Amino acid sequence: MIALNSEALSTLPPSVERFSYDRASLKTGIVHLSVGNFHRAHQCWYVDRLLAEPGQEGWGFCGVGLIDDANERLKLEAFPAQDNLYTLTRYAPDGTVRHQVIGSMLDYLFAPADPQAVLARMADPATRIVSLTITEGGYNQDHATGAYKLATPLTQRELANPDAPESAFGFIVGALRMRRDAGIAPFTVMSCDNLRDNGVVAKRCVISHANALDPELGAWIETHVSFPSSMVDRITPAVLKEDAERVNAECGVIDRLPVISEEFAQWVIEDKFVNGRPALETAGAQMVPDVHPYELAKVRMLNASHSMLAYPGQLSGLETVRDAIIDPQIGHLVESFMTCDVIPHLSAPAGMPLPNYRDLIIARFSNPDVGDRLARITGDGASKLPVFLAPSWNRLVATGGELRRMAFVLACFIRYLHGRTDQGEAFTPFEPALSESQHALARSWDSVFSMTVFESFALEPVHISLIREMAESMEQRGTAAVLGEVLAETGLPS
Ligand code: CS2
Repeated sequence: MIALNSEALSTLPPSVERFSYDRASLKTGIVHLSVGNFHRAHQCWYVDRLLAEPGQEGWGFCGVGLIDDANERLKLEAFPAQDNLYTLTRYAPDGTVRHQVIGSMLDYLFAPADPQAVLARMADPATRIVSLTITEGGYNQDHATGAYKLATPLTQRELANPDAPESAFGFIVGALRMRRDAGIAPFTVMSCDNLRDNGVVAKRCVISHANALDPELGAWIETHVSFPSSMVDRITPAVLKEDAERVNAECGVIDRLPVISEEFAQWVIEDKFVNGRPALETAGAQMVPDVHPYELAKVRMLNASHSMLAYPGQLSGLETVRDAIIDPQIGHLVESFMTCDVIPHLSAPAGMPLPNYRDLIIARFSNPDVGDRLARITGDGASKLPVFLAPSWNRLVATGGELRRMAFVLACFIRYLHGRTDQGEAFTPFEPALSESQHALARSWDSVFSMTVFESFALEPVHISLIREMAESMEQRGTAAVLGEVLAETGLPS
């Protein structure tokens, strides 16, 4: 098999779809911060479709890697060698498999090696949007207040040395300052992370960072920059070695960074751009005046249900999201969680009746080919739980609702932090946002609830006792036995 690059395109089997546009005539209009698999399966796929439309050739992506780790080093090596091309393989629930080469990422920059090059690209007048997928934890927010944390060592370093940014916000503020000083119109900042009001949150981070540097710059950004919110959705599992080998064999090419995903995709964007925008509606995105109801439904139903099934699933020794959703008890837990604990407190977005959305989520989780590992979902729980679960928990507390289903999953989360399944198998929880001292708090019942992850949950002593009892009971009798009791006590969904 030959290595993937522009020249290899003509040798690919006809079953691998290819873009029809002339890639050489495209220009970069969007700089994207943090080029994870989700970005490549989602936004790059939409833009790949967009670029085939007349008049859209100025909207290619320049991807930026922010973090210096082994994963990013691989990208730094592989992307240029592959002319920034990669394959995306999509699995539909009916068994249909689609392979495609994505060409919308025109350039890739590795920020730790050359922050100036990234700033220059972001300050270039051709860049009209800066988008980001930096994960829930990347927003550097205080869990209790939502405030941007100016005191973290990274932010302090950036404020002391604004010409050498390291974080997304350091780069955005630095580039906006260059544009203001040079009289260049600003870009739109578009968050594509799973946060409630992601545009509002991104704006708060950027303005706080800018104000700490130069209040006049903060005021200029406030007046001239827009921060559209968006809802993004496509399940994108981690690609294991065997997945990469399989899709490469099917595509007849060696791609060092292939991506796989489900077939389903949704992108709902608030139509609020200060410096022009691509006609993303021609590529299937929904441009709307208010994203709020879509975001709430997605984060509180899909992402929250992922967490609801992943912690008990992993503790029970299961491996994938499908294994967990087809487990009768975990399946019931997730369905009753959505039906009883979430749907009554949400308003349905236009064209998305919530019971249908729930059934669609369950069908997507049951997809036999996606192979999404529970470890991907449980990982970074310290950043995800405050976003995915806390609002629903707090709502149930405030309305006197049934708390046992969610208490059970919080108990599972604490047990997951201990890193041992019911079968006694050890695993290392992937918790990049937890410091050593936070990890230490998790080890004892006297301190665990003072972890910052719990700050956004309304937890009375009675709730703490309930969660603790459940976790202790699970230690004795296993996850399934306790879940069985929770389901029996709370009733199954009708
Ligand atoms: C998942 C999401 O990380 C998680 O916990 O819930 O990555 C989810 O797969 C995506 O948001 C789907 O769009």
